[in-house]
Amino acid sequence: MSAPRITDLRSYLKALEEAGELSRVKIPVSLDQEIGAICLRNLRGNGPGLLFEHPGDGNLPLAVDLMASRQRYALALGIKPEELAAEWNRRTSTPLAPVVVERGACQQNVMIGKDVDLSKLPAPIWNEFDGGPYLTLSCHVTKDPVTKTRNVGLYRNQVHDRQTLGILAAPYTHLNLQRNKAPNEPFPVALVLGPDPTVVMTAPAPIPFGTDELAIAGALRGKPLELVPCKTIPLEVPAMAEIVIEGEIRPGELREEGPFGEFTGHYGGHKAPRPVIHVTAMTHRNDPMLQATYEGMQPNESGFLTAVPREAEIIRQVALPGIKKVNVTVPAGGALHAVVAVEKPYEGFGKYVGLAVLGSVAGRYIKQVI
Ligand SMILES: Cc1cc2nc3c(=O)[nH]c(=O)nc-3n(C[C@H](O)[C@H](O)[C@H](O)COP(=O)(O)O)c2cc1C
Ligand SMILES: [Mn+2]
Repeated sequence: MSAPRITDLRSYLKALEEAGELSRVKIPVSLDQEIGAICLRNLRGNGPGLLFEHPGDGNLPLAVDLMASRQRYALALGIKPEELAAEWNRRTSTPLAPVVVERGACQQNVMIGKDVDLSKLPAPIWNEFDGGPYLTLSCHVTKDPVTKTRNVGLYRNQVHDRQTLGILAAPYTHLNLQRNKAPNEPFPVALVLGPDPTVVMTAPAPIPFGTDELAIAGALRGKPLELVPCKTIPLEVPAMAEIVIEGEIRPGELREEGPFGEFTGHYGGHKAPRPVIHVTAMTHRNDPMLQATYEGMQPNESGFLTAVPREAEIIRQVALPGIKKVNVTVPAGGALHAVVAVEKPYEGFGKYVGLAVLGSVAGRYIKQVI
């Protein structure tokens, strides 16, 4: 495969702009619900990705909803939307492990400990009843305390104060499966914001426990990702990311988190005590930008980020023959409802396929298969 054209968020933004798939918002826009309202309207009209140049009056740009269509998702991989499932399976059949290098752009600027101020990030209050500002597209890099295998997952983060974030990760997430192996130890976490788009693609993908999603990202981009060691914790992060937040989850420590307008269009999880991430460092590129996504009423980016890898992984993981096409529908959140087209050798075969889809790792959240 030739060298990938898109190697970081900046080259992806350039490609989107050239394709007429990006709109710049040049005027200052309030972080308090105004950005959320603009995103919702834009998504309902099937609009482009947005780059807010002055969110909250500041000068740290906010890129939002970049992969909120199959077209823009496919563009990041240099393919057509109809090729997504087959190409995902073809490329990821050979994972490409990342390589660790000494230096990376994501550490051009380093703030340690008390110098970190998360309130400088343009994190919006997206919806009216959200418990506070939220980071919504943080790729959490962690390591299994026993096997040392890396994991990457997307989980919401409420910004509590200058050096503290909330985290809501469901009990079945790999982050928690890892953390449960050493529940009495501090658990290091690195939040990667604005990486190569393939990292954002693999973080929410239904990949079996024990697989390094960064090796899947390497396969998708056709070249191993370069990682740099974090400054304050024993983890490595993609070198070309815009911003990295380093920290740890400490045993037994909880703080009120939520509510938050979720991908179902409802507020998910009442305000309740949930784990926190104590930030130990923040590093960033020169002139960084924050990447985020509008969560709430579908269709939105999380619907596409969830649906696309599921469609591919269902085809890979379901052993029965005859599956022609899978559509994990975005209006149902990209995870809860699927339409599967099958070649039926006899009446009733479709039911076998439907049950097999429901029983697969990739299809386990689906409630209804047609
Ligand atoms: C935009 C977006 C936001 C997400 N937010 C959360 C979240 O707050 N909590 C959660 O448990 N899962 C969330 N998910 C789903 C997880 O990312 C998904 O379950 C993923 O597989 C987790 O990685 P893991 O399987 O390696 O744990 C989100 C997905 C997307 C696309
Ligand atoms: Mn995982």
